[in-house]
Amino acid sequence: MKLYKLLRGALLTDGQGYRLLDEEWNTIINRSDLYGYLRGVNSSKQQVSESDAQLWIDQELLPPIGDQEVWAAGVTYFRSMEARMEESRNSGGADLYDRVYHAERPELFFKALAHRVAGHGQPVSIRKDSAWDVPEPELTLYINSEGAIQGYTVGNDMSSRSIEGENALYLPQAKVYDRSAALGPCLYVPESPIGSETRIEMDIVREGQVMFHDAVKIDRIKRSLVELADYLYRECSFAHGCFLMTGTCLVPPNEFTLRPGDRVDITIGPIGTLSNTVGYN
Ligand code: DO4
Ligand code: MG
Repeated sequence: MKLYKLLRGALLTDGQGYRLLDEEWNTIINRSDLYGYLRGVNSSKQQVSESDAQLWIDQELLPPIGDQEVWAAGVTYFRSMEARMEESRNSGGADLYDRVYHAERPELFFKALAHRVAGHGQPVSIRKDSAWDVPEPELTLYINSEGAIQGYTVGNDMSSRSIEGENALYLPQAKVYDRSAALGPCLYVPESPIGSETRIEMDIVREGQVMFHDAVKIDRIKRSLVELADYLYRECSFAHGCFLMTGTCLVPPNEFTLRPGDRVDITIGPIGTLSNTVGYN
């Protein structure tokens, strides 16, 4: 079985070679059968040499997003519910997280447009008015305009725990600011849906030392990926498709907060590693 990894600027690899695609990114990815299209391209387009491709990759650090919106699901893993209940205990909001974890309707929120999204190797940010900040490593779906999941990427839903913990109504400020999201390193397009055995792994590195390392399988999620996509598309249309982060399964211990200079590496087995250094805007 072949799999395809698409990079922004339209380079395709199936692990056996690279081919340049000349269409615009929105057009390339928003197809009814993206996998089938890529299979066709793979046999019809001329291969680019490995060294030319590497040069091209090194120059193109763009995230795999064009005119798509990025949305996010919340409290889809027990660990996220537990951590948020702790951080919001003093605000009286702890109960909200328990309720939404068990509710039929998932939590879905708007996260970003492309101009707020960092790619692999680009900096992500923490807010200067926040005292407690974490990365959130999330399997991210690419859903086409018809509502079908066509691909996957690695996402980082950067979050301010101090702002969200102060009052849950501050969620948009805790979640949405310049470079508060990262996507990459590619759009992964397999023939069949990503396996439930897939692992999400995160390392946070400070001055060469690993400050946090953990990994969890995506089968710990409370809801199915299709259910999340279906809810999002109930009353929203997306002309170019949409990215949906599916919630964090890893939260560093409460005493940890990110600092400028930290590096966050998030690996999701078949997709690759998304690596970003933290800074201030
Ligand atoms: O409820 C707030 C956000 C939750 C979230 O981002 C997550 O669980 O990943
Ligand atoms: Mg999140």
